[in-house]
Formats: sequence, C-alpha cells, structure tokens
Amino acid sequence: TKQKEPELPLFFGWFLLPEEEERIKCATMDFLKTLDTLEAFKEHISEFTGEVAKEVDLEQYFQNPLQLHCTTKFCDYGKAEGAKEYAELQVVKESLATSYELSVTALIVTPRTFGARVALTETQLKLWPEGADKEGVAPALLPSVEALPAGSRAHVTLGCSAGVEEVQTGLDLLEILALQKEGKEGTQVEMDLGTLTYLSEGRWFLTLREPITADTTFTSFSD
Ligand code: 2AM
Repeated sequence: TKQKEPELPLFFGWFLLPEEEERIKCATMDFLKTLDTLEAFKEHISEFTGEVAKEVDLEQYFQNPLQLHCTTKFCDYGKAEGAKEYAELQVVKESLATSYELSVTALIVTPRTFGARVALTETQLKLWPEGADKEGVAPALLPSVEALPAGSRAHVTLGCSAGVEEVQTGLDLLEILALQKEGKEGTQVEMDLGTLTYLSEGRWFLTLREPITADTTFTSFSD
C-alpha cells in the first residue's frame, strides 16, 4: 500500500514569543517615529512619497505582519525547490519546537520594506538552507550576494508598504549589504540606538549599538 506523503508547511522559521514580539514592535516603532523627523531623512523624502516636501508617517506607511518571525525555509507546501529535502533533514526534525535566542544587529528601512537583520550563530546556521541567500536574487546582484557570508539574508520582516510582499525584505537587506561592502555609504547620523546610514534610493540602515535579543521557537507554519 502506498503511504500518504506527510504534508509540507508554507515555511519553517523562528517565531518570536508573544511578549518578545511586543517588546520588539515597541522598540522598532520608536525608531520609525524618530526617523521620519530627521532632517537627513526629510531630504530624501521624495523617494518614499514620490513628491518633494511632503511628509510621511512611517508608522502608517508600513503595514505590520501578523506574527514576527525569521524564515529559514519557504516551502510553499512543497512547491518550492528543496522543500522536502529541508523538512527531512535530521537537524530540522530535531530542532522543531525548541527554543532559540535570536540576535538583531541592525534595522533596515526602504520605500518597500522595514526589517530587522538577524545575526545567526553557528548552531542557528545549521538550520539555514544551503543557497537560501541567493534564492530569487536578480542576476545583476548575484555576484555580490555570493560574496557575502552564509545567512546574510536572515531577517525579521517588521512591515511592508502597500502592495509589497514580505519576501522583498530579504532582497532589500542583501542589496544594502552589497552596497555597504562596496563602500557606497552616504550620510551618517548618530542616533540613540546606533549609527544610521543612507545608501541611496531611499535605503536606510541602522547599525545597533547593542544587539536586541529575542526568544523564539523554531517551528513550521501553515496558513
Ligand atoms: P519574509 O521571511 O521575508 O518575511 C510566508 O510568506 C513567509 O515566507 C514570509 O515571512 C515571507 O517573507 C517568506 N517568503 C515568501 N516567499 C519567499 C521566497 N520566495 N523565498 C524566501 N522566503 C519567502
């Protein structure tokens, strides 16, 4: 008799515990509130609004995702390449429902996305699928992405602007990291949380003075 294949989830990832989620949302919202009042930001406001001298309320501009998480593998219920292989990895099976502390080291803001960069530990990298960093990356950006350390794409999506899909956050992060590596940094502003850098075309990167840690559970998610 043929055995029914176990169903694959939409994705696997580290999910922030509810109280951690609140703490991170508050801290990051405070940052957004400050960012849109900065002169340096206002100078480039047209990159967000498409018009000169118009204000933008970043808190309204970005829509909150439902549950904060850091995706490891997008499986699309088995339709994504390598989904089954990932789900069957010993390390994945062993890690389900266990706790991990994630470390957020930077925040990014672009006209499309608002996200938190996650610095993965050696242990956490074992759950990061091979080749995940470059999946769906534009050919022009591929060489720069391949030169970045594994796990560079790891992030928590904190918000997307209207009509933008969450998958964009990781792509925006990679673009920013590639520009940084090429030394393409513009204006820098010192803030309470850390150093804010402008990277052209409405891209902002805040390197946190102190990483923000968050307790999470590794699990799968299906809608
Ligand atoms: P995110 O990880 O950047 O937030 C469900 O859609 C989750 O899977 C979202 O969290 C989303 O983005 C992520 N996701 C969607 N499509 C993806 C893709 N093609 N590659 C990687 N992650 C994807």
